[in-house]
Amino acid sequence: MTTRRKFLSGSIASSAAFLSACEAVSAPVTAGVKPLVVSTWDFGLPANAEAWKILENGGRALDAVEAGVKIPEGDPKVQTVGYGGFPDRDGHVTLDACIMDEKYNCGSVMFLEHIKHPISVARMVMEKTPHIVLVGEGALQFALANGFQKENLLIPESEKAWKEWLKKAKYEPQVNIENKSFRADTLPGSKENHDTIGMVALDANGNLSGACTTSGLSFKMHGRVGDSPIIGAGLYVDNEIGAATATGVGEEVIRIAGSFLVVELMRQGHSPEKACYEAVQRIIKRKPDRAKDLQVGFLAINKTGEYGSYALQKGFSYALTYKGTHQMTDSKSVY
Ligand code: SD4
Repeated sequence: MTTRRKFLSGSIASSAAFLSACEAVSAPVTAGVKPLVVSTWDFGLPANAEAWKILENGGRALDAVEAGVKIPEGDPKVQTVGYGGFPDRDGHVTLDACIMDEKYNCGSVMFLEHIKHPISVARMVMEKTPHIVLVGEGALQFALANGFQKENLLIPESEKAWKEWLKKAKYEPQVNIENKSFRADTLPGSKENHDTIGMVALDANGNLSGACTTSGLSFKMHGRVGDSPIIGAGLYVDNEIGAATATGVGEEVIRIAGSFLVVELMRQGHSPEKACYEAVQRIIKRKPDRAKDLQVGFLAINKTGEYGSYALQKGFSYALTYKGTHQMTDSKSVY
């Protein structure tokens, strides 16, 4: 692949679009498997392991994705999701999450503070209210009224990083250069300041569900919400077709209704990988120059258990788990 890439980029195909088209066309067709769970970034591995406990026992995909993403949510070393997440530019840890099941039921919380597991609040919004989205203070009140505990989510390491950031106070989402998540034990030195866990699963009964949860882009404006808790942007599930999730600069994902787009492209007959590739191309088409400097990755599975991903930049990886397989996989990318 390296040789082919070099050859192409040095000859007729210096255009990234052409190179990517070649890669997309040559994508392997994966054999469908069931049950199956995939999730974004390397913290997806322990998350998938938790989800798998449910899936391998014939459990529901919805229960699996909720249990799975709670692992990074509760891990203070993961500074981009849940407890320990980086704060906004005013020092507040504000969380976004959504969940969707096989019957178009969905729930979401946005701009939620002080609750360690926003995904479980999102599920409760889905199951116990006539609404889909609760935000901010209202979401917090709802969580507290339903037994969630108010906690301080700003750990000393993240507070320190925020104070360091304040010295220049320059908001600058970074492309993921290295294939690792931004963990407290890598500080200082890592430049990465985004990562979200998006997880989609197919259970033994053939039902799909998904969950997506994040502390959002680090040092964002107070009140900013990205794609992750928006149904159709950070996550979408259509039980007839497939499920998709997104990570990266949320504004770019929202613009194209990214996860919904990926599912609709699968409906038109594309494989999960090709659907993700086409969605990435939609972002490039809008502003080719800007797209070179930011990261967006899509990850999808379809109803038959095929999976695939595509990202703007290299460095995006996902965790893949099905019977006999539990591994990280590097995503293909355009740049
Ligand atoms: C957001 N999409 O808030 C999230 C952040 C993210 O990898 O996924 N970063 O825009």
